[in-house]
Amino acid sequence: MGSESRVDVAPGSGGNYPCQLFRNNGPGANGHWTFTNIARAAGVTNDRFCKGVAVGDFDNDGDLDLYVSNVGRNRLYRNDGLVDGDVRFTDVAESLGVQGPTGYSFATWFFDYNNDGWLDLFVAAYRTDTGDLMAEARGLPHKGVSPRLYLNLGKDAAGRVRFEDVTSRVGLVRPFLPMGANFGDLDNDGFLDIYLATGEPDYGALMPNVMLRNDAGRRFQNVTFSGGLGHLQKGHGVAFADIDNDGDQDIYHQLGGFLPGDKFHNALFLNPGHGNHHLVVRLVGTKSNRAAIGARIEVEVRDEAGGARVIHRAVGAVSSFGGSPLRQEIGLGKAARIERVTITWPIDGAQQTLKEVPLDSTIRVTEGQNGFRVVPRKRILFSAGASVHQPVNYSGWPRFRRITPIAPSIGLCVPKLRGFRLRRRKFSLANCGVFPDFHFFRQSQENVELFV
Ligand SMILES: [Ca+2]
Ligand SMILES: [Ca+2]
Ligand SMILES: [Ca+2]
Ligand SMILES: [Ca+2]
Repeated sequence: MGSESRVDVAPGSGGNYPCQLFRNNGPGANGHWTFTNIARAAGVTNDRFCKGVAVGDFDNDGDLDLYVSNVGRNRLYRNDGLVDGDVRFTDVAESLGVQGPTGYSFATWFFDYNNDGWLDLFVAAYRTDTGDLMAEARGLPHKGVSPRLYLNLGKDAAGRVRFEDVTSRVGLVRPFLPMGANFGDLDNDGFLDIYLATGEPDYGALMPNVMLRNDAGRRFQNVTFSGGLGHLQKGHGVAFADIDNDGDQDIYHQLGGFLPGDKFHNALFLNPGHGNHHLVVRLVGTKSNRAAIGARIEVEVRDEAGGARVIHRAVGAVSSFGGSPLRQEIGLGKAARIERVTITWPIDGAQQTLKEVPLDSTIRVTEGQNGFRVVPRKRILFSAGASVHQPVNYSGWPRFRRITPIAPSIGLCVPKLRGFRLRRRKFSLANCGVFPDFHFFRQSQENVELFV
């Protein structure tokens, strides 16, 4: 958020405690990495009951901004750059009309759902109960609260970014009660879809999770049941990732409730495929942070009829209640060829344009080096003879295949993959004052990473 050369950390705080923003100081003389809480000086203590934090460059000025969802009004902290060497933020949520849904907000993220190059904002609501959902399903009055989708209109003549609340226009006016939630492009059409993992602590709160297909940035269609994705258990984390390396994103879903005894196995849904093309891009920062968080990717494709379109992705823009690989798995629809791939690196806005990138490939791009490297991808089968990649036309969604994991749901459980070994790396950052610990799962070579 400051220099963009090292990754900083912005955890929220439950309860009315100050939020924290940890500046990454890098390694000291003894080789140990340290962090410093700069929230107060940066102006992002929030001082409200925080539920979610999202990071994205909503104003396209090259620095990462922060959105904080709260019990109460939400905040959009615009990054105003460095003052005396430290980053400063200003809360512009009220002036830009993006404080909703007031009351109880929950999962939130920046994503460019309409592919215009400006990051839009999704904010889930949580003031709903099972009775509201039943009443909504039956067309009866209820007190459930809808999420908000704020469309980024880009900059006006005065150079100010504007947002428009398009929740109603895109068909999202209804209560959902999500806890875990995330986005990704399940049908590889280039438009980012939404999966909402529903529930609340009460034992009786069992309702289907919800899959919403993004219809070309115009509206969201409920494809929960045609896709077989309406799992009844409570969801606390959703990852979109091409876990079996067949070119389409699958869903890993952490399931189980808050109360003791309300546990359940996690679920892995394998994507049956949708007949569209894709490109996987792995960025390696050298001057920028190595993970390339904050980088932007444009993929210009030409379809069989000769029409051109541009698909936009932002590296590091992820859900506050889910995780996804840092490698960008980008759907290209019915593209006949890729015209160009343009990378904008976060540290200095330098651009790198790639030509003759093959469809349906995985490429690695290193900052400051010309060209790209095509990386071989090893297909993973989850059980003997299992082949679930059967492209179909879109007419409702084909059913996803759920893989039952081998371990109960406590944290993240990863099923054993045939012919593959997962390396579990446990870091203790307690000395840095950030987290007690977290777990990082990484497959060998160019495969999926999961972070909890
Ligand atoms: Ca910015
Ligand atoms: Ca947009
Ligand atoms: Ca899609
Ligand atoms: Ca897949």
